[in-house]
Amino acid sequence: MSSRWVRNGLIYLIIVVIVVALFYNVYSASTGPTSVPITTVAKDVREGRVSKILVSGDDLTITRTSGVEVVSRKEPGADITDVLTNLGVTQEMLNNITIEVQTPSEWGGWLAILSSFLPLLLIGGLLLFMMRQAQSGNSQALSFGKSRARMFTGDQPTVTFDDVAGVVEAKQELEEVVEFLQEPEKFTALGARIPKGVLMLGPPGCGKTLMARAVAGEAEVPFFSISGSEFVEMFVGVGASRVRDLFEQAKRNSPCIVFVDEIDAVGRHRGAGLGGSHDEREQTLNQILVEMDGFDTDTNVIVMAATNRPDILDPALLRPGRFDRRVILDLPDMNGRNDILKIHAKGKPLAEEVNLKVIAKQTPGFSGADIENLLNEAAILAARRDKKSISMEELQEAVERVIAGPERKSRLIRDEEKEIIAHHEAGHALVMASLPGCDPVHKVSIVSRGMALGYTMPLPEDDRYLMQRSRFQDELAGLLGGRAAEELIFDDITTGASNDLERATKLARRMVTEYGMSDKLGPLTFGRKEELVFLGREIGEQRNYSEEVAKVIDEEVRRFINQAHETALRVLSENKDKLVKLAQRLIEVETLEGPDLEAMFA
Ligand code: NHX
Ligand code: ZN
Repeated sequence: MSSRWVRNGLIYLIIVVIVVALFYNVYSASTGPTSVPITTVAKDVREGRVSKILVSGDDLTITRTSGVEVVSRKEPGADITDVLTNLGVTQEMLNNITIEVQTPSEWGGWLAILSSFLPLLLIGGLLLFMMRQAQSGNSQALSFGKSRARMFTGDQPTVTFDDVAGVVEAKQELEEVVEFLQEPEKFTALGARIPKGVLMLGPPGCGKTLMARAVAGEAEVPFFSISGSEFVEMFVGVGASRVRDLFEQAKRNSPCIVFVDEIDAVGRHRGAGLGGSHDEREQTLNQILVEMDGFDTDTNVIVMAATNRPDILDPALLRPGRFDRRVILDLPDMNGRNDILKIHAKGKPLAEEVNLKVIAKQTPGFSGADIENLLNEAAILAARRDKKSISMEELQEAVERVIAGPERKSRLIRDEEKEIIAHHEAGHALVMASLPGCDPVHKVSIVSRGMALGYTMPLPEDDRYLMQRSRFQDELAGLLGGRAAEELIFDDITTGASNDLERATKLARRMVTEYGMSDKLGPLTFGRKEELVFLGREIGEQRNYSEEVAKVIDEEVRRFINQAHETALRVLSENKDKLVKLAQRLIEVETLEGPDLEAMFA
């Protein structure tokens, strides 16, 4: 009797601690600095809005240039610079920010939490003690298993396929899934096996989560979601039991959808990246597979999983009966972007003259998320200008903000430097306008924007899926046009071309190693694709060629660059008068586009 009493008392004490800890978490989350996803951090860094990143374990505290502090989390175990680099941050941008790494002192943290809890703990314990007394002490009111299961509550999404645009084929594919959920009998009557898993692949921001929610919304079934990265942070064994609870809940609420975001976090195959809690990942993954294998034919639960790294998934996930349906959500094409613009423009008053087609044309490579961001920026700009509707002007400015960062008119630039910037940009523009393989120049500006002192914006005419070598060569010449102009006019060079050179070198290397465009090396690829390496820190580049070939690769890269450099120099020296005229005009008006710009090339 008394030993049971002691045990129950202990259990209650633990419950109190957990409850208080939960409250503490919620409380600190709602009052502390706002938490943003790591992608936002990378975007801020790219746009020069970040001055400092404090790394403590996997927690990041980001200080913006405006002084505002936000917090974020990185992937456990990964190196912060690698994480940012993978998200498109270049070395230069990293050099502009301070990264401070703090080894988290675990004891300090626990002590602080404990000491702040102690009084609460005592009060809570006392209260419970009294309640128990009042209940005359024989009810088994709480059981642990149950209380954990309650963590998952499916919601009923209101989004439907009408809210998703630009992914026509994916929608068709998923319409089938909706039918499975609505009328399973129709399919089982014919002996068809209802798919258990749908894997959604595609780059970030292309609507994988939205699409999964839309399937649930369309089929009017509950939606349970969990993120793969949540498991990785847990203690060993907790991940698997959470999976069990999740599926238990899901089966009870069937038909329904279980959505596992970032499944690559648990479904990474062995050998791709080390470190982290390996066992934990494997156990969690195994549990997901066990649950899926255990579905009866009448279990109407469909598991949807999303990843942008299909290459690193464990093959066990892709076997029949598991995630055997794959839906690709790629970057939208021009029509897709137009449709996405229309969707996000709902509820935002647009001026009469706005032509979203023009914006769709100017935004190749934008994802759905980028487009949403663009319209939001435009709305904010319009509000700041006290307008009643969003006009083309704000949309255009928003496009540039999203591509190159916000304007920095206040940056004071000496006349000498202005000369250099103007000639650099005029060099890009003139080379691009003169070579047939370059996209036409849309805009040239010497107004600072984000990290750049000036920029030349090309405008692709259509979405392109293939690139000819000759186009690449012209593109390289265009990239080197700025540097070439500096040489030609000032007989000296500056640091400013760093980004151009980096991009040119990267492109030339890809031409040689990925596209087999070097005559000397022939149609071969070299090296494992960079993206395949998950945690660069641990594996490094995988070289699958000899020392001699490495040398030839370097030579061939150099040859492409040298050729392009010569082309740029030739074009510019042949048109030196135009170069000088364009630069002078840029110094006068700062920004040139449309007919004014074309007149300069004539
Ligand atoms: C600096 N910035 O860092 C100064 C402020 C040569 C007229 N000391 O090539 O602005 O020198 O055609 C994305 C985009 C670094 C990332 C541009 C990272 C530029 C840009 C260096 C123009 N336009 N260089 C260009 C420029 C610079 C930089 C970037 C980036 C300049 C050049 C930046
Ligand atoms: Zn440049």
